[in-house]
Amino acid sequence: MTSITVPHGQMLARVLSIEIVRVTERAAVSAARLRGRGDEMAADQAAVDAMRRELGNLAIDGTVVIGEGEMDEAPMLFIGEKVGTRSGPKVDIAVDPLEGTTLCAKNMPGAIATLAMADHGTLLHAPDIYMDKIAIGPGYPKNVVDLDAPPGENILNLAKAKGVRPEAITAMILDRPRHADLIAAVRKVGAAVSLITDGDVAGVIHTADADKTGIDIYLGIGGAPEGVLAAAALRCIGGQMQTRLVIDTEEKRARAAKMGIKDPRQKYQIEDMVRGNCLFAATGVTDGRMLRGVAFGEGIIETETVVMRSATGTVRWIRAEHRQLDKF
Ligand code: VTB
Repeated sequence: MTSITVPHGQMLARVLSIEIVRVTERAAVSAARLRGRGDEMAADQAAVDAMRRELGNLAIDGTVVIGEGEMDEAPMLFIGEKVGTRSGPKVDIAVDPLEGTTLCAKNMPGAIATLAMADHGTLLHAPDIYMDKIAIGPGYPKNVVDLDAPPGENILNLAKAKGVRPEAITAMILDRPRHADLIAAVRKVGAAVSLITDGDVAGVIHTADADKTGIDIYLGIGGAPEGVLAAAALRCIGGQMQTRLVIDTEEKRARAAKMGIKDPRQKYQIEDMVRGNCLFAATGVTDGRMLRGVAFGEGIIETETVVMRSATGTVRWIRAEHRQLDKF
């Protein structure tokens, strides 16, 4: 059989988009085995181990830029860790092997295993601190909403651009005490609020398909690593997102500076967080609005994954039936 060679330039874009599905699938299956056990750390560790093992098989020269933590605090998939066989293209990797550890530990909807990959040097190196976020789906005029505008004004502008009354707008927000004023402001102008306990990567992605998900806008403060992952997804499927790191102490300022952040007040657009082409994949761990969770059957494990490619905007939904179970 003649070997199938893929031109180097297409390697990242095409072959890897299928290869990374295996990585998130493995992490999701390992985490799913620990669904509902009340042990967040064990579920996270299982996902990290599986993801790291599978990443090791990829023909990439990868560097983790968004990972489990800074080198001294995370033994695996730490920021700066080299992954892959080192024989392929140089890439940046952002991972959240188990986004929504609490959701998994409590077997609640919406836990996912997720990863983004981009050309080396193109992903924002965000420290593991908070990030203020606003995101909407595709099809709106640029800057119709703005991170620095009052929330009520954003809702009214979005409603106008959509051609609906504010009552027809739904905002998704993390259910946290810090969002009390934000939630009140959104409701004050008549919009509905859909609260989530965790999982803002999926929260942001929901805005890209408002007709199906019912979510028009994502608002509020969540993790910065999750912000970069969500930005990678929106870079593939369209939409707008603006973010800013929440740097409220000298210690955080120093950490950010160490990671190359020159202006701690910078307002990021998607293109600032993901500066080139990227791939994004997520596999469901527990059932969610976006993805079904892992299903364990007799001699079969089923997974559902979404994988996206920014170069073409192709989104693939991959329902996999795994029969060789010892690989997990
Ligand atoms: C969000 C959410 C995550 O952290 O980023 C959130 O998407 C922010 O942190 O699933 P707090 O929990 O401190 O508000 C998670 O809930 C967990 O990483």
